[in-house]
Amino acid sequence: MTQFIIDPAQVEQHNANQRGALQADYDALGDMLSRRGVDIEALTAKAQTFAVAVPSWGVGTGGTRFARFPGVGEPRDVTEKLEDCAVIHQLTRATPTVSLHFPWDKPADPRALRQQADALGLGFDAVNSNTFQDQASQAHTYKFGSLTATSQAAREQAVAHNIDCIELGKVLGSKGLTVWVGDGANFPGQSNLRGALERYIDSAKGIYAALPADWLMYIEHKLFEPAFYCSVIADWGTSFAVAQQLGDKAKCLVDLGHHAPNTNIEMIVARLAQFGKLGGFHFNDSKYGDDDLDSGSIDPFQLFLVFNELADAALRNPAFSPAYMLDQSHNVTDPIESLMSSAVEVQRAFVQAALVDRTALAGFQEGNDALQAAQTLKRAFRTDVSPILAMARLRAGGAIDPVAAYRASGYRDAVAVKRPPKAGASGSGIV
Ligand code: AOS
Ligand code: ZN
Ligand code: ZN
Ligand code: ZN
Repeated sequence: MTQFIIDPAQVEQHNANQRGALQADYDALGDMLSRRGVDIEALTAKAQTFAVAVPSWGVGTGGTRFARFPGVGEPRDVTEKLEDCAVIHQLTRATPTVSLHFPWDKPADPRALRQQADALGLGFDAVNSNTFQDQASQAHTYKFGSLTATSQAAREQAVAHNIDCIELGKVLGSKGLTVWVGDGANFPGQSNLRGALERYIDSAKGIYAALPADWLMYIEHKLFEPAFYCSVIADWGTSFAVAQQLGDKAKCLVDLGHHAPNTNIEMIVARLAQFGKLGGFHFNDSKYGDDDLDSGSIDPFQLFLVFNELADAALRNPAFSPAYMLDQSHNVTDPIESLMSSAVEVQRAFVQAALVDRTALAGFQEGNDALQAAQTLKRAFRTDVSPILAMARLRAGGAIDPVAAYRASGYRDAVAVKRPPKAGASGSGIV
């Protein structure tokens, strides 16, 4: 029996008030789609299959290198983070898993944490290692790199930490490890570009060797920051080469914010999928760099085009199932509201991509009818599938309007009382 954080009677009350209007919108959309030969029920069933993992670090207020402005009632430890994640899933029914980050989320008792998650109806997605900052207890600094450090002791420590993450993840029921390192250089000449990557591959092999047979290792690239001259794993080409060297269980992870402005990310997605190396995503949106803004808040068309490639890949290989995770930093909103809205935006792109008339598109591509090909995509993108998403939530027991239901529940005010601020709360500062 799932233990709900928000009283289900409150969610039912919210839904009862909105149900009539939703049904009318749903029926109107259903009529419109049926004239296009599309069955709305099939799309709603498809929407219900969608799931994206919530980042544990996203439920606290993020911050920038300048300041962090904490919100009220922020979770102070991993168990409180799970409670917030449970609220997000209860209302959206689209976020059944949580992605943890160690050591920020290191539980005193991993078995107890798993039990808490089970009780809340949650599971664990990929676990994330952290070798981009020093911990009080560690012997060797990562100031000059972790998996690529010139210091062998620092490299060994970083490998050992990743293996610890795998061990913890095994107890929690996770099936993947995401590795992002900030390693790189701030000055030309500071590091030997080839030597640093050789060391990365050597270290990564040590981690890969500890990976259980049914696990994946996700290699996350990022163009810059904190290294501002060069990053060791800067782009998908490097990530791809490393994944090839490591083996079948190593895949590439695409964080949408980790590219130069105007990079054609959907093409990266198509390339990685073509060669069997697309492991998963960190969804967020971006205007300038790794902004970690809410998914779909800046460029929803790009998100749609990414899902259009994923739909194409799934058609070619029905077993294709990349991991979907959010990776966002919330500075001016209630993180729970941002994460709920973002999960819905990613789900929207997933459903819009399913609406693309792929037979027509293939015909226009074959016949070089560029205008009609583009219009075919736009027709799907312009369709407001909100009633489908709301109906999917309602049928799964979620809220028709998650943000409205959340606000009506008074959850934030209640946790503000239960969770007085704690100085130096961990896991919410760096994204
Ligand atoms: C860093 O820029 C990456 O996006 C990583 O995924 C990182 O581990 C995460 O954002 C938490 O800081
Ligand atoms: Zn990321
Ligand atoms: Zn990011
Ligand atoms: Zn990032």
